[in-house]
Amino acid sequence: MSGRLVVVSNRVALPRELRAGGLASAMHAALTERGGLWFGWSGRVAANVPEEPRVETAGAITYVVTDLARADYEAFYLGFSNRTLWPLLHHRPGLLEFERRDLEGYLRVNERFAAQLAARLADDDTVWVHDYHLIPLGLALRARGVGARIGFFLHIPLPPAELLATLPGHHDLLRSLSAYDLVGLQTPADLRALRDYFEREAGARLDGDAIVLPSGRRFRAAVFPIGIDTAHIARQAQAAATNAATRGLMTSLQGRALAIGVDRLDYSKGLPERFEAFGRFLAQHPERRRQVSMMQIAPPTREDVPEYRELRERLEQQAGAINGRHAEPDWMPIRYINRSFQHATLAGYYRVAQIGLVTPLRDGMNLVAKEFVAAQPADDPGVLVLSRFAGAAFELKEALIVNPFDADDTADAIERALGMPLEERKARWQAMHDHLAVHTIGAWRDAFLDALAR
Ligand code: ADQ
Repeated sequence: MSGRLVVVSNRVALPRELRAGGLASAMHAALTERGGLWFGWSGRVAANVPEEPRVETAGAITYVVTDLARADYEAFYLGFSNRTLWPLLHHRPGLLEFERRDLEGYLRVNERFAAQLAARLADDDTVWVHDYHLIPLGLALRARGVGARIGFFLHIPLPPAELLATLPGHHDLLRSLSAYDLVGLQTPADLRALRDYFEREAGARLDGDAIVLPSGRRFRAAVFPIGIDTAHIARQAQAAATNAATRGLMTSLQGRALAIGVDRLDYSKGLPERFEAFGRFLAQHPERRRQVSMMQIAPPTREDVPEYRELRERLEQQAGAINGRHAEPDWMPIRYINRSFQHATLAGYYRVAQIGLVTPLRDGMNLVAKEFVAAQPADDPGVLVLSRFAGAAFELKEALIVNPFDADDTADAIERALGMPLEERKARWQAMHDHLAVHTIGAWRDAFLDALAR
């Protein structure tokens, strides 16, 4: 591959604020190898947004970041991205809120990003655009004469055509995807939804992995399930097994089992349903009381969106009610923590947990499910309880697969996990681990970029 790699994402991880997220480090690795540019929002809202973006260079990577004006932040980010697209794409039209001025703001910001980026692109660059904030960016770049290869990856789900059609302006928005050379999706279900949408709503036909519009315009769409840095997380977890944070947690458990959940505080993650299921499990299995605790780590996000504040209140109330009903002086059923932890610390926590609770109502992939598996000790692995509606369920078939809308189903899986014999735990874990050892984040990135180069 010649030419630079240009990564475009809503948030840019600048070197000094590298949070060592899997995606950020995978992008850094690719950008460092080929040399390249990372473009996107700085994460800052400014009263006066300068015409020109800020440029920073570190090694072979140039970071180009731009602030957002308050009105753009509200319409583009809080509004259309997170109150319209996020719920709809997570199959929740009931939560969708639409305002024309939000859509206008969304398009305006994409146009502005395109104008700032187009001036910096060469035709032999490879441009990789990430996620739902930037769907129309490819078309806006083409309109400015950009001839480079441009790929798009959607990190979140794509719902069926009937649901997509509830979105005002869906024709223009979805059709703008055809400006990309390649559109990547997390799962076969998402790809099916995309193809079906284009056939029904845009009169397109399918030709191999290409979608061909009546105008003759064609673009490719394919599945690239995102992975993790499996070996790195396994090493981190092993190293963390004896550190102070992990030891402190273990001491506090006094030999009891731990069920762990780690999620951004988001309504797509099924947290109220998970709490409900754990409460039900305790009610149904009085003999298990004192034998197991649940720890839910859920750092708040998007607190400027009302639905997220309401969710937070609901969870506080639920955790309080369940603890109030079941707790003993020396045992607290639910530990509920609203903050982030270093990845290395989390890896240690995953490792000491006997059960990983990953029960989103809908999730593009869910990397926590994969991290939990990677962090387990081979000789005594824990059990993953996984929602069938997480993209990860397409790959991690040896997990205990549950329907998160059925609290009894999840409660039964918790009971089954606690009683699962070592041999069965090992067999299930080994199969999942072998998959994750091959399908890493690096393999994902290479597969997408190779396909884009073809
Ligand atoms: P998210 O919705 O953010 O990502 P997820 O895939 O689980 O969901 O990734 C979260 C990442 O943040 C994980 O690496 C996790 O370890 C980390 N994290 C979560 N809580 C944390 C905490 N308290 N402290 C520190 N780190 C924490 C979106 C889509 C997913 C898709 C990813 C990647 O919604 O479906 O898997 O992008 O494509």
